[in-house]
Amino acid sequence: MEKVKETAEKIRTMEIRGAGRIAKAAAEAIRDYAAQLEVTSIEEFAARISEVSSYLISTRPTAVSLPNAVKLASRYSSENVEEARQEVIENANAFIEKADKALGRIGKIGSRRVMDGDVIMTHCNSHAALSIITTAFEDGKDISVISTESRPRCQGLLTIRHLNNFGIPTTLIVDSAVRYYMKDVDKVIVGADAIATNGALVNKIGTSQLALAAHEARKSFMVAAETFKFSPSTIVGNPIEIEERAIDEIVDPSILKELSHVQVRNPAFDFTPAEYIDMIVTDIGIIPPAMAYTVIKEHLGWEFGEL
Ligand code: RUB
Repeated sequence: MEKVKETAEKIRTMEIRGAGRIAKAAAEAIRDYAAQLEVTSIEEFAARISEVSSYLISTRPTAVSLPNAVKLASRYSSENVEEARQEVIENANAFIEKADKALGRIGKIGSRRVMDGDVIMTHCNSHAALSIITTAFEDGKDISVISTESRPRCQGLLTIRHLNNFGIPTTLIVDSAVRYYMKDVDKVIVGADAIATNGALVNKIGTSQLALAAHEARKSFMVAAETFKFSPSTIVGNPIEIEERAIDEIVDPSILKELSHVQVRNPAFDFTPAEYIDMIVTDIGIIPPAMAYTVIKEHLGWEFGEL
């Protein structure tokens, strides 16, 4: 349990962050926990796996990749502890391998839509979006990137470092400069924490204003998302919870002491409606947002009774 707690803490404190990485770390934690679990009955095995699954899922509420990964990794059918253990290890490993391959496939598929000379705007730090951008660059396309700072945690600084390592010309801007620079942009590419059945995107706070500005300027808005970023429970109308983080990420609480009429809010994600999204680049191909239901039904092993 110590290692599970360690991983959970890293996810909670955002040492491990980004929906894809969170999912992989959770799958690894479940696999390693199952591998060393000492139990005498399948009932005990089930109870302990379920406890650890809930614990990991409780670390961050928004990225659906986390419950999806936990669910896919912790599946087993055998009534025998040793066999069930092997199933969990294999399912977790299969998930991790698929997640790694998905990033490569998204890069390959999405980069075909990037044109020579494109200026791409991105937000936050998405490994899936970056896979498209770096693949296009490595294919010899002469591109440049405008990266937002992504307050308050400034994940944009991770993005500019990553792009710089590839030698991609990159401009860092504050989040509020998004509309001002949209005229210079050819396409926006962002990642996803979750995609609902209706094709709405949940991603880093501020994503929806990139989408609005892109829509207004008639620029293409592309989302990069592995199939495990789609949310099965939205099929039955469950909402996606938006994480609200501590206010000290935004302002020193001592400043607020004398300001009795002021509150500070810090939502970490927002919703972008499907009508602002031109395409979603997934590991199974490019889809319109309206196809989200099909992805959930056919590629996530979703069954109605499980919801
Ligand atoms: C990260 C974020 C990313 C998505 C997709 O938020 O919003 O755009 O998670 O990332 P946080 P990826 O930093 O709060 O986790 O494509 O790497 O899965």
